Amino acid sequence: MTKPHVLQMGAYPEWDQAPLDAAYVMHRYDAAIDKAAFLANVGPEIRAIATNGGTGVPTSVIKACPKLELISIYGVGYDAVDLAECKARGIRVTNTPDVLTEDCADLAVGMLLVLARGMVKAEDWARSGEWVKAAFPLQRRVTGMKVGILGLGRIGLEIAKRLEGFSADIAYSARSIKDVPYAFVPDPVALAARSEALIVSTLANAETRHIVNAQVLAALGPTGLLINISRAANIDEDALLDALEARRLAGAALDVFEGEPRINPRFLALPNVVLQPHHASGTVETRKAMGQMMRDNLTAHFAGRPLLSPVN
Ligand code: 8YV
Repeated sequence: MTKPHVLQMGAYPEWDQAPLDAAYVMHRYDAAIDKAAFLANVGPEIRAIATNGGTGVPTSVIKACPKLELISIYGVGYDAVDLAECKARGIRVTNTPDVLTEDCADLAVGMLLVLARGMVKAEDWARSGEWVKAAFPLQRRVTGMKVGILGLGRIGLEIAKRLEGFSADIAYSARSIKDVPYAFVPDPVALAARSEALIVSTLANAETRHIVNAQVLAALGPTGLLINISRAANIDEDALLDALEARRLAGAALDVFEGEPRINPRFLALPNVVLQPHHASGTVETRKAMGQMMRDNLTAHFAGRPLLSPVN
């Protein structure tokens, strides 16, 4: 039986690449110099696309693959895949939920701690010799903090569970009230107003674009802390930079950025930010589980079996 042709949008670790190469004819989109010519050549043979949450698949690439049956995402976010185009053509889409929930929640809480306690600046203070001259300035306590969680899905719920261990006063916004022991505050401005720290963990779509805007940032206020492990699109990044530069916000810890992996240089000049390279799921254990699920969805599809984690 001939191997199915699969378009690969970016690099995978060897522990995923080897079994992919064994099972399919893989075509590397990211490595193509002339992408239009590459797609004209291989697009007609492509039956599936393997991508990740941050990269997704440009709609033009979907359109260049007339035989496309499945898009298998290595990641939980599917906002970078045109679901309307896929629905119109009967193309299935899968992602890798659950296996990365704990890592994302761990990093969100870690980023809150690093930001609130000034640990990046404290590291520099210790290394630079500043400590010889003076004690490091006092920082912010996390235990007992009033924390707002914007989006109480799988990851948001795990963040809340971890914050219970810090005796945090937790409130959340979501599309509907949930059976949880936290205050339901659906309006993002009201949630920010009652919070010392706001953690953004909502999915990204047209409704959530810039859900954290200048009004939310003003409500969070000059002692407020913002943590984002969702998508950059959920934040009005210009408004955030203005607030940080004007000290109308105490600090931000960000794992995602407009235009990543290139970061707006305005962030690099700020002392009151923690910057992470889109790494919330970035552990060996979790990435191995994500890769396995991404490949298992491909295997199930070509074997005619039910998909493990369908998005549509
Ligand atoms: C990426 C993510 O998939 O899960 C998601 O949606 O954004 C990340 O886990 C990861 O960076 C793999 O490339």
